[in-house]
Amino acid sequence: NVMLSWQRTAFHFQPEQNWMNDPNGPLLHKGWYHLFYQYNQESAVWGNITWGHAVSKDLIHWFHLPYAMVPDQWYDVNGVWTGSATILPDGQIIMLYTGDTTDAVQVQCLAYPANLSDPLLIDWVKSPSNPVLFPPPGIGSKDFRDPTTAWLSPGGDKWRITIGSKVNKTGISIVYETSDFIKYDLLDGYLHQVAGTGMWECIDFYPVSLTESNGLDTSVNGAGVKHVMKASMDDDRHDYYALGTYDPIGNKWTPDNPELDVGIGHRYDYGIFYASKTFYDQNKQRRILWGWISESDAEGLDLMKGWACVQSIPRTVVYDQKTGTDLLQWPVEELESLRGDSVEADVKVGPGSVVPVAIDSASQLDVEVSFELDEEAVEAAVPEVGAGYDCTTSGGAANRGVLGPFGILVLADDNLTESTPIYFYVAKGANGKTESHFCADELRSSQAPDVVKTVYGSSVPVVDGEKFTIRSLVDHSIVESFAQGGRRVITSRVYPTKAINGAARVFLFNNATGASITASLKMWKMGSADIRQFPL
Ligand code: DQQ
Repeated sequence: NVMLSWQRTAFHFQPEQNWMNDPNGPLLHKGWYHLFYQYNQESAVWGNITWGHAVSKDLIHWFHLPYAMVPDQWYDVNGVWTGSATILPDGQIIMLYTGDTTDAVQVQCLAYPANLSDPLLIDWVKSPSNPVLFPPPGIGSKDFRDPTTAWLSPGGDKWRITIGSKVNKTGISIVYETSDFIKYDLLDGYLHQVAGTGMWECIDFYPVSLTESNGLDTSVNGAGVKHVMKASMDDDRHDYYALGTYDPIGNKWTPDNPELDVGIGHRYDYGIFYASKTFYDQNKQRRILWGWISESDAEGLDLMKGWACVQSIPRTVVYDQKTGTDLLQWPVEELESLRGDSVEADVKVGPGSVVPVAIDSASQLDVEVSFELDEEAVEAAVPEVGAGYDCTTSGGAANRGVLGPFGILVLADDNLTESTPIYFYVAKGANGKTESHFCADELRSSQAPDVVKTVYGSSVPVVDGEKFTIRSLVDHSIVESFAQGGRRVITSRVYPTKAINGAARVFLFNNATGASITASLKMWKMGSADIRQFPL
């Protein structure tokens, strides 16, 4: 549909048409990054799930390849669902995925490349031993899915995987041990469980270094390492992670802070981002996170435009050494190869002001901006009383406080009839301390009917010596924003009708009543990733 064609993204991964959901089995093989994904060959809504497949040299420019796996066996005829890759020390690639059987039972299946010497890994073989795992006793036949990448058992001769499930309303992480990926032993107890969180989809479990900036291979453990556990909460459709310690002997993971446990603590992303998965990039020694970003327009519009959903820009994930309680997510450095013409602005923005930044065609952008709040104003600010600020219930960027909101307006038109504010709000509490919040406000993002408009956000630690910083990736109908170097992330889908293509603009704004801000901005127009069919 030509009317809506501008909504397609230029540098986010998308198939040419139809529906996509979870990223599956990302890996690097012979210099090519491989991305598999949940795909509907027939329509722009979920169903008939097949594994789409694409390859890239740099995680940004992708080539589409033939489907890796289609639902053609009794054990996956209702869908070749989500799975993960494990690269064995001898170079073999193990792909474990969930099959939905003829009777809609969730089973785990094994697949492997037909020809490891093919860098493109075009052909995949489903194991004749499939399915390799049925739901164990006490687990519902529809509550057993999404095997993780395997890690080595303590003896070093076996592998472990975890699979998400639930018992009543408790989300659980079931662990199996195997030496050949065909026969498995169920380990006692659970790796972890959290009451009241419901079904855990797409568990991810991996180490992060406390001292180094590189990523770690999935089997690394020991001093100087914490383990991240992530689960996608089927009940509230968000990806929650927690930092903790993995005891491989007891087969238990324990959160550092029970109040920040899986499903009740931090999210990777406070906007739309789900069913994510990491992999270890053995060439650049980094851990990379992918997430599925769905639409927030009506299903009928997706059918009209013939496609739905994108993948996030792949993000490196590291432990935040400054706070000790967070992860930092950051767009892979390769994205910067798409940066073109740049614009800079250094301005003081007074209370209640909006300042245009001189740029045309601001629908494909990489924006970096830092803000300093006038310190005297912070000192002088009268503390706010009442329940603390919360972006999601704040009413958005139009509601003024003494020390915020301030930030940028993206996908805005000249007259500001449409705009998406990405901003901070600083609240001074009764104790005189300030708390910072990072928000994205979609309320005025579009004049179209039938799109959901939300105010997203979270509180964010701003450590001594840090400015307030935002990086936003703007790509037609998506705004992916990173605060404080990736300590908090918010992804929005927005569907402007006026602030599109050549008409899209950027503004700095300060809607605080009692403080000026000093803003320092640099932004780049972004090229296209030119995603297309592989010339086979
Ligand atoms: N999507 C897959 C499931 C997974 C869910 C099916 C998460 O394997 O639990 O398409 O989005």
